[in-house]
Amino acid sequence: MKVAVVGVTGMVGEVMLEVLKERNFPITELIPVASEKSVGKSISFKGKEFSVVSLASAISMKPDIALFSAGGETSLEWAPKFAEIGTTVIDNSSAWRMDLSTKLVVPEINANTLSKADKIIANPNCSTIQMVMALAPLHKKYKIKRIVVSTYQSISGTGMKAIKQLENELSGVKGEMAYPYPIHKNALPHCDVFEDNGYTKEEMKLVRETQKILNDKTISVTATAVRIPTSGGHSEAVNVEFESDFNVSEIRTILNNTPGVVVQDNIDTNTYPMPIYANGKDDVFVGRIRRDESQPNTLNLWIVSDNLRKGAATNTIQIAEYLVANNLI
Ligand code: 11C
Repeated sequence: MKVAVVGVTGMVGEVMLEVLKERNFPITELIPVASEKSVGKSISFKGKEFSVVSLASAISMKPDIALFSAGGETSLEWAPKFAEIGTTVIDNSSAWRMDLSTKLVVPEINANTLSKADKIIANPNCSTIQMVMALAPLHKKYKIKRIVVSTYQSISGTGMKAIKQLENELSGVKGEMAYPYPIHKNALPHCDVFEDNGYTKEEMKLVRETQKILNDKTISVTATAVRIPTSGGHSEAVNVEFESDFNVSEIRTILNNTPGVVVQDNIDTNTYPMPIYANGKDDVFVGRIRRDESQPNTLNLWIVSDNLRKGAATNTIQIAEYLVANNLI
């Protein structure tokens, strides 16, 4: 496969290269792509040096697959241009996720909906991916009525400028701010921009993307997304109400048997998921599994995953692997 990585110099782009290498994705030619200001820069992959090219040059090289993580505007403009010449685009931005003719894919849940005709495929938002990874198998068995989720999101979700802001704050240097307030010793109930309904776009992604991936518009979701000064992964407190009753040991068994999900749950040994464990891993970690005693058929969970891996790069590359394995390119 001739593979273009668009946004190769960004945080997700860098992790994509790592994951492509680790998983030994069948690449015959790597095309590293970035904005004009990075063209000509050298990046290394599997011990070789590659020169970064522009989007226009990448198109002329006719890649089989283009993995995009360069922001919504770039995806809106350029994904269709790649698709037109026959390249399959897997896009990490929010640009195409809610487009009615674009599939929004978490491979473990709905890769079987993909066909050769899908030339632009959307990768969901990181906080949605980790939540649906744990909830999809439970939805199958008990049918979800309502989800209440609060997120505790890593600054790596914002990108390098947020990492720099925290570094500057820690070393007492004045510099460019990624957030409207300090992030050190703080928690900001503000991820992405505000929408007209008073929720942030990040919160509404959890609503809309969950319904689309689980293919069920009857699921009610309400979310509060909070940025905290962690790196290594996003955490989520999830309260989920089902149509039918469950027993907690059965929930554990289902989650234990779900590929890509790891249960870390033992209160006797203080075992629960945390970003410091999830960092650098591809799994979604679930713990603090307990019945909500205030309401029937309702469960509480704590879900943590590396937002740059399963939340972005790994999920994208798993989609590409599925396409290759099923001759869909
Ligand atoms: C964050 N989830 O942590 C975001 C980053 O829609 O793909 C990814 C934004 C997106 O801020």
